[in-house]
Amino acid sequence: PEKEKTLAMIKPDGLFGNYTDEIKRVILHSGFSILKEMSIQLNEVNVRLFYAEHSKKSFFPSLVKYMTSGPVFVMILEKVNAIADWRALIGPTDASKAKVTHPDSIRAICGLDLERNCVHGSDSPQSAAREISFFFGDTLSSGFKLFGASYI
Ligand code: YYY
Ligand code: MG
Repeated sequence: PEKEKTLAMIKPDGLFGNYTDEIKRVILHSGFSILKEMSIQLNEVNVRLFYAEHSKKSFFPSLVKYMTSGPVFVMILEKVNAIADWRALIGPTDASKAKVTHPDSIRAICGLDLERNCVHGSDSPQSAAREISFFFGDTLSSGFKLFGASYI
């Protein structure tokens, strides 16, 4: 079977709660390689582009505010079946529900609620390709999307 790449992100509440090292340990223990990683402070324009598919939803303004509330930590993960396996490891979107239904998931352990759910994972090969290029593409493609972001 072919190896696959996915984009993982530790969101502002994850960095704020100091979960980065613990999450990276779980990632490596679960057989993923971390190919690239970067800390970055996103601005509103960056988040609107990253989450464009949700731009018409009622939660969008709050999501943008939250995602710009502090730095995020992004990684390219690689292994066989990386996309589905990382999604399984992080658990359901709503961290408060995950605490009941998937208590061993990363969102259950590190997340707080539906919005502040600590981590992101690409949901398909198409979104993995888009999201990896968003953060780690050549400067012509990702430089535009990340314009004004602070690398830290
Ligand atoms: O892919 P995933 O992160 O599990 O969920 P999405 O449905 O793509 O939503 C993206 C992001 O938006 C989610 O991680 C939290 C936030 N959100 C929210 O605040 N309120 C909702 N009702 C749905 C999603
Ligand atoms: Mg999603």
